[in-house]
Amino acid sequence: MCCNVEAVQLILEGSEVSAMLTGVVGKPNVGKSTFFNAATLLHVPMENRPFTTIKPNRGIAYLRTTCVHPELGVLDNPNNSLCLKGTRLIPVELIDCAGLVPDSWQGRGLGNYFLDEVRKADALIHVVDAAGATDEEGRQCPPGTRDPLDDVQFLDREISMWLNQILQKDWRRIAQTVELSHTSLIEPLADRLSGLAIRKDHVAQAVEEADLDPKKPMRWGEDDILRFVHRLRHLSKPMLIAANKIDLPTAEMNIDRLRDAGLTVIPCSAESELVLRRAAERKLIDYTPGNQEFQIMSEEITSDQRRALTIIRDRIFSSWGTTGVQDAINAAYFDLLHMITVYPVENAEKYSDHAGRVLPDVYLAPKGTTARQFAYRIHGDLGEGFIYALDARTKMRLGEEYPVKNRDVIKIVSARGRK
Ligand SMILES: Nc1nc2c(ncn2[C@@H]2O[C@H](COP(=O)(O)OP(=O)(O)O)[C@@H](O)[C@H]2O)c(=O)[nH]1
Ligand SMILES: [Mg+2]
Repeated sequence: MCCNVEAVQLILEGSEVSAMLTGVVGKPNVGKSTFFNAATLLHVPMENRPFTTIKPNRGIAYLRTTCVHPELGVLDNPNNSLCLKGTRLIPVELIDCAGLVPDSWQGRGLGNYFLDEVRKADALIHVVDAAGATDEEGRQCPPGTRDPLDDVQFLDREISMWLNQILQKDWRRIAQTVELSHTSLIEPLADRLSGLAIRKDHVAQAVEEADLDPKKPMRWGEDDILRFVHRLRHLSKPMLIAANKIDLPTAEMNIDRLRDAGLTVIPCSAESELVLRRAAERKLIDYTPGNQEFQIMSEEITSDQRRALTIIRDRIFSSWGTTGVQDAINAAYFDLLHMITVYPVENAEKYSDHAGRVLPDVYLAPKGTTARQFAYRIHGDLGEGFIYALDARTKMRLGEEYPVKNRDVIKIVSARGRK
């Protein structure tokens, strides 16, 4: 599925695209914080951090992509991102959301905190205990006894009930106004929901998918509204399942069952990823997040540490490939939010910026972004004065309507320079 032009424009106007937020959600004790801590633990020096003030439950994770520099035969000087041996890491923001308990939507437990965080998220990573070792409230239970599919349905329901509750508040007033003035529901509803990271195109598409008439909302029954809310949740808070604790033997059959239910499932072991990143941070091992292997680098490693690493090699890498944490973060941005990566340059011969830095920046943009919208994304002036773009690889001119492609290296030629 590709975003339409209007959607792209809205995203671009609304916020910095790379600041799109992903929420890590789920009931208590499934490993959300472990996942968050692992995903945000990468201590690499970076001059120009795009996010400065980060709250305790907000952190920077990195998307793992293949850098264009080897293909172009140059060495790069990354500025807004990092490049580790040809792997370009792009910062994105994660929130570790409060644990969800039944009836959170009515304010039970930390329900209000949970929903306040979900409100801001553009995509959700739902961490479930695939080993089935935690009951519905997150208390320990014998592995294999809790069905993680129930957790998936439960979270879906909680979010839908919450959205429904918000919608019901002004429903009659909005619906009456729309019918009296013979207009459409889309605009006023999108206004009402804009604080929930829900866009106009989400509302329009949900109305269409629910097969409802936006000009006759008074005729929508309760079931119609629920169907609409359900579609709206899917579109505005797309979700993947991080099926955690795959190091435990009861996880495997549940992963198949979750997949059979048609869900996007990424098998995970957050704890293993945390062990690997901590060991890498202490230079005990060489490990790039998302790799299917590590190398022991230090003689100082203890026998306990060696044993823990051997377990990860045997239980995770041999059976599952990766720990899944990096795969889940990548999937949230590339599969759920349909982002692509584009490298803007000022010098198309040298692939550099005005300061001579080679391939300094890589931007995330929603699929379908035009060259001109991309120019706006870099700087308002570049967009306003847009004349044409240049494909730095082929030196071909690209018009304003050209949809930028993943891994494009692009020079924007504009009547107005960057200030
Ligand atoms: N076996 C196993 N345990 C895990 C994994 N990830 C987290 N845990 C454990 O699950 C428990 C709850 O983890 P935590 O991250 O605090 O869960 P949260 O309440 O969802 O934030 C802790 O004891 C973790 O060590 C994993 O991948 N495998
Ligand atoms: Mg936690």
